[in-house]
Amino acid sequence: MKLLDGEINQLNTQGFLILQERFSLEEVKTIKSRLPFLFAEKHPGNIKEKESQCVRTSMGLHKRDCVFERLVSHPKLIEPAKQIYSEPLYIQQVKVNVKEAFSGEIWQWHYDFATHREEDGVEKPLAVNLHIFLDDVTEFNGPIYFIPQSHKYGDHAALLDKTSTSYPLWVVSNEVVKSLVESHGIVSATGKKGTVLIFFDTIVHGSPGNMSPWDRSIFSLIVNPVSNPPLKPTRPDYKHHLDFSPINPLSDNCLIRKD
Ligand SMILES: O=C(O)CCC(=O)C(=O)O
Repeated sequence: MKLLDGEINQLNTQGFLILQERFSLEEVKTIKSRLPFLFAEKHPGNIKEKESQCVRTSMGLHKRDCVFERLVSHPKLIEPAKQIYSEPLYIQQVKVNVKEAFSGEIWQWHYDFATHREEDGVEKPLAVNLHIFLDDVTEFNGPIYFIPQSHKYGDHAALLDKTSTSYPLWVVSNEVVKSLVESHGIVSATGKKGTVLIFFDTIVHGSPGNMSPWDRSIFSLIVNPVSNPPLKPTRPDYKHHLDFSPINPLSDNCLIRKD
């Protein structure tokens, strides 16, 4: 799947791009069918919500499951990433973020590069986050909020928040968010299951809790140029993988082929 020139322009201008229903219902079903087994595993990559103890995020999935092993090389994700950077890319992080109906908790306002810089020693904000919606994501079930164009400001001061949720995160202050939102507003990324969402490392984003009766799960693959590795990795492998082999896209039917 190649991005059109207009889509690349939109990504560069806004910092994020939503591509409605690019994965089929059969592909989404195949991906989702693996989750109950993965979530039931006793694995350090399964991180539970602070309150409900439901899985909040499940990481390192391409090393734990054969469907995710193929998904990280899917051309619908990797071809757009290769259009953005015409250099070899490695797999930095692979996860499913869950927001269970009624209990899924927030992700505070942040930009991903703050964590990549502070915890992994990555030098440049070149990582690209590639998402697939595994459920319909609506205004009600905890969509990701973006501040359009906030990626253009580069680095904002960030602080490590270890208490708001079970997942330590480098967050930006309310003052920074207020001033960015006054200029650029907020957009919530919604779409049917199978929708692809692409966003840059410095865009400021977050998401509210899910008080609706509908689950919300999103697959996330972060890729980074091989020339931009972590120089001081401190996090476990499932949070930032250290295999810098270049990703090569598989065939279009790699998820649903029978083998
Ligand atoms: O899943 C969410 O709601 C937030 C995810 C997020 O902020 C991220 O992937 O960086």
